[in-house]
Amino acid sequence: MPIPRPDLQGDRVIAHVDMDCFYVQVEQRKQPKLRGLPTAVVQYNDWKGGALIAVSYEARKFGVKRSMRGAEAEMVCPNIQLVQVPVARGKADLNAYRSAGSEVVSILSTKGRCERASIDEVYLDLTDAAESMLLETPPAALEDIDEEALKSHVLGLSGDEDREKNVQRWFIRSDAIHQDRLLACGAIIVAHLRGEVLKETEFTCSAGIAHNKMLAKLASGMHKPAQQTIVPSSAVKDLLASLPVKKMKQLGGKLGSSLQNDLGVNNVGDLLKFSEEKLQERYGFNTGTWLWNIARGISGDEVKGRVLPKSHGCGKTFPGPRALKTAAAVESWLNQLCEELSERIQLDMDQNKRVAHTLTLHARAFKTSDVEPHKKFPSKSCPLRYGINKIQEDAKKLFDTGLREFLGSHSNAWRVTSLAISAGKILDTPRTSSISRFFQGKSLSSAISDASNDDIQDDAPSFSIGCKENIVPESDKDEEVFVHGKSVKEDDAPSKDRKIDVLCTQSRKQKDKGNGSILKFFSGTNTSTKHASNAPSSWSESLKGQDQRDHQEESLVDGHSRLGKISNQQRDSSWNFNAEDIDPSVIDELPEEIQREVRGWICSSKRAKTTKRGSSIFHYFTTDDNA
Ligand code: TTP
Repeated sequence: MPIPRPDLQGDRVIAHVDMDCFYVQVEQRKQPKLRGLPTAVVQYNDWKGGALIAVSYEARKFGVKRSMRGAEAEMVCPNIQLVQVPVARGKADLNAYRSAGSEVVSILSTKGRCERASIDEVYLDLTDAAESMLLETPPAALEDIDEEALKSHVLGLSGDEDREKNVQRWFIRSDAIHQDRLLACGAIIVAHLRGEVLKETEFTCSAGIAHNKMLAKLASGMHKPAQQTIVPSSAVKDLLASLPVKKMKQLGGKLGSSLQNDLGVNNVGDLLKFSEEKLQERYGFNTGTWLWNIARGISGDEVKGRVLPKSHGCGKTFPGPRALKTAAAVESWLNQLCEELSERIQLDMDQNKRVAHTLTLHARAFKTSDVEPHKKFPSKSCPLRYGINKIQEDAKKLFDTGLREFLGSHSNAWRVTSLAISAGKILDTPRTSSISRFFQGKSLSSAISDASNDDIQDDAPSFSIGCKENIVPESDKDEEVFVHGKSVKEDDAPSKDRKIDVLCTQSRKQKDKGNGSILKFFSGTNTSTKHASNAPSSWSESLKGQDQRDHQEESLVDGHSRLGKISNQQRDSSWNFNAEDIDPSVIDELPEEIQREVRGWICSSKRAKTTKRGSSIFHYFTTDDNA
């Protein structure tokens, strides 16, 4: 449901930058001989030449469209160059496109807050940069205005003839309102950034410059390729008056249809006829206000400082006769998707110190008889546990749970036409505590394992095939998504476990020295972490008692057997750790900042006489199976 955000600062300068026929440009950079030729990138799938997923502007002139297959494109444009999307593990490998997108982001993010909205789209908040420019070097004071900036399209500026001259006049007008002056500065900055992107990456892009994200996004697609469009506030009314509701973000679906069918609203501007109360009455408070706002071009959505993906996802479709019919076939594909997902989140953790917390499975399926033909396969999610095997195990359970619900009391045969898994709720690992930094490997692992016994949950689909609004949806555009090129080897997976290894070794050394309780405490925690992260093989089993898990223990900690053989009593003692048991000499061995922290912690622990389970450090190091 849309949330209204009144724009409290009407003079922001926001740009939306969108790469032109992005995958084609990436392929043309790889093979420069394709430059200037009608080119299209086709999906991995050789049926009728594969589906087109990106089409060059040269090919568009011949009528080639994304909805076509390679064979159809060849009919309308015999000279078309079809390049197949790279493939890994039998699926599309989008790595090259993803990292090309990152190259662009790193250039664009130099001038202001930058939000990576999809693989090839970025929002920039250029307010500060534009204000500084207006103060220091306003357009009127420039000897020459960037040629690319002068090619801008300024909405509402009349006359196609001598457009550049008109634009130049608009840029330096002495009677311009402050907001327009800011937009002019923003346009010069964006033109410069686009030039940098071209120089550094060889890619062209188009942009919209406006006072909010919504208008900037609408504008960026108006003049493509390699152009930019400015939306002064005086042009907003006309822009929206002729904008079909379905073209507006969030109005492409049921809400847009209801506006058309129930209120006769075809263009966004038609909404102006309705009072806010009327819209609220019909669509609820928030949606009503949101509609009232967008009819006036008002949107306070912030550009979020985010250059990393919000989530990671990978999926695969199985159209027509390729639909999956057996649990084994589903499991085999799920396993591959999980391998990819695991690699991606592991890389994210290693490179960006971010941890994903939720695993979600989406599927599309149908029953072979037409009982409940409209019933959808429910999306399911659960806490995410790191490690390929665990992700595979959990994804399978999510699928089984979803399938049971999907089939209900009918025991029909089924077919699965698409599978996708995603890792969401990606958060930075806490970095505030020095002790957690010291035991960083441990802290990551522990944080991850803590969630292992939560229940599977229904999940409102967080992305849908074809949608392009954030980094996950972008992946779904081409059905086979977010594949990681590198193949997964046995020892690739549990880098978390490797970190545990290190800690175990450290602990063992300390033990051998006859030292202390604190490291014993941490080693106990490690072992328990390992223990806890090895979830039982079914969710109902997860509810069974500690005893059963104890039997599993020795095999779980294979390779760390001495530490692994921790008894219930020992483990319990780590949970109910007594501060007075700590050998002070152990603390002396820790780095100074951590010594201070641990001493403070022990002091308060002694003061309280009892251990506070909720206190941050305990919470951090203890792996609570019931958490
Ligand atoms: P878009 O930005 O939608 O399109 P585009 O960059 O190809 O062309 P335009 O100049 O019109 O913006 O998508 C970016 C890339 O995402 C595109 O090059 C290929 C990929 N993609 C898919 O794989 N499947 C899809 O359905 C869509 C829409 C895009």
